[in-house]
Amino acid sequence: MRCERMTTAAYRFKIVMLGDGAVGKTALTTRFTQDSFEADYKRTIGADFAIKRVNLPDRNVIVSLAVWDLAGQPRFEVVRQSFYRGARGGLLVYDVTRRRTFLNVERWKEEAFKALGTEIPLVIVANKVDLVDDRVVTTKEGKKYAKSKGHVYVESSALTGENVEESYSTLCTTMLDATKKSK
Ligand code: G3D
Ligand code: MG
Repeated sequence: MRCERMTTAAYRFKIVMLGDGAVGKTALTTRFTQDSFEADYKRTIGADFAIKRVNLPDRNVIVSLAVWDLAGQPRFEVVRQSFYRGARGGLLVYDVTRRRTFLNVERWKEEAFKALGTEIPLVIVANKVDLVDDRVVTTKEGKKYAKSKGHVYVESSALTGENVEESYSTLCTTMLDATKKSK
């Protein structure tokens, strides 16, 4: 454990949590980072970020992830600009029990790409799959949408922890591949 902590991360990526209010962005981020010895929350201007190392054994690398999460709905453009600046990827989250949050996925994508002036790898995260009886957005619809836009699709529950790690590690792998392609 100690040794691993002393190993320098080969890659450092900033990622952003995107999606409507109450879809579970903070819950996912907290669950992902809370066990980490290095978890370090800092309150900035309307956004929180936490840093976590992600080990990708199949790629033989360690990635240091700075996960940025907007606190509430800041009204100021400057907050949003600094939120997006330098982001190399994002988890775009919707709530499978609220269709509106699924319909708004495309708007979040547009806002992010516009602010960044470029496209970045995104993983579409269908969250709250533990709420089986309240579910309204099906797996088929989510997968179809993600596939049509060329994004990876993951179903998660911040409550049970299902696929939380996988959402972040999948994004890491996608970002690594994007970095290699652009070289
Ligand atoms: P946000 O950061 O996207 O705005 P939050 O969303 O992480 O604050 O989550 C909003 C509410 O949804 C929270 O409930 C949280 O506990 C709940 N939630 C988040 N993820 C899941 C999930 O996977 N399953 C279930 N069942 N609930 C989830 P409260 O009651 O605290 O507002
Ligand atoms: Mg939040």
